[in-house]
Amino acid sequence: MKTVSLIGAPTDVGASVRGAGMGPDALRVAGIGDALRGHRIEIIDRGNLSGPPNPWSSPQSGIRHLPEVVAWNRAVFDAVSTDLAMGHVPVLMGGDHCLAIGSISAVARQCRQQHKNLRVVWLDAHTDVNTESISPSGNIHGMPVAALLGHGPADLVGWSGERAALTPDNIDFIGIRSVDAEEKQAIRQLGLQVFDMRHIDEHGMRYTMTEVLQDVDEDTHLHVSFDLDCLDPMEAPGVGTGVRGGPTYREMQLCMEMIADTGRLGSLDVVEINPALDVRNRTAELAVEFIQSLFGASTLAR
Ligand code: NNH
Ligand code: MN
Ligand code: MN
Ligand code: MN
Repeated sequence: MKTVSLIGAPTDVGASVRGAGMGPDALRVAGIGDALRGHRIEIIDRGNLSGPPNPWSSPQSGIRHLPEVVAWNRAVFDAVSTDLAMGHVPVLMGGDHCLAIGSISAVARQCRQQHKNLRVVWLDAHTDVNTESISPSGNIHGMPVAALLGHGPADLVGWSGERAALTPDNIDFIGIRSVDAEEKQAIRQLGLQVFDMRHIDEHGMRYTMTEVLQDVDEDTHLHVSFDLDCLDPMEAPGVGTGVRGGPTYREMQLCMEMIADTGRLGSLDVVEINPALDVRNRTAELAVEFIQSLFGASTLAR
């Protein structure tokens, strides 16, 4: 039996739109605990981490709320590290996507210690590979991938114990349809593998996921970083920076089921749910359905 630890990080310090801080409770109200408990999984809800309030100040040297983002990520890093060391599957309930710096750094450190191959699947409308020198907004939720690859302000880099928690071939992006002008250059320079919406349109989700998961083996730790704005906003309206033209409900279910089939899911971020913009908690409920599939629920298997 697997033990899944739910870790709440109620903050929107990395975002431009307020409200993502209510994400953890929206997921609890949507029944995340009971939904997983039904699948031979033991659930521990660690409650919410604490951290500084959102000062809501303007960017300084191209970046906004850096000390607050560092403080929240420090709490996330410690909590995720603790649960990984206990052999649990940590589920980080954000909060905005800046929190992936702490969670994935903790996962990368653990993988290095245990000689596991880390693979990150980044489900998002955005690639989040901006730095303070190219970001059009200064919002750190657009920068976590860059930080994890070793780029950006020193305070956000090196948390895993190495300058880069990830190398470009450790991470695949799915659902991408919004990339800032200079971010495109960064993607090319870094050699990142981006399965954008056109790729999914042309090849389908099934073939795309076959490509993403092809080299997953028994020594692989799969980390899924699930930004709810990956979905089409018609499906998931409760996000701060929605972009139309995302994967459909069925496509996303297939994506989750194919990841579940590998049996290698080791950790998860669920981020960017904004209950203030949602319709009757629909986006959190949708997230719970997808997470169930990710943990192995399927239509016919018991
Ligand atoms: N690319 C934009 C920025 O850096 C938007 C990022 N917003 C996200 N990322 N929700 O996933 O400001
Ligand atoms: Mn994101
Ligand atoms: Mn996004
Ligand atoms: Mn790849």
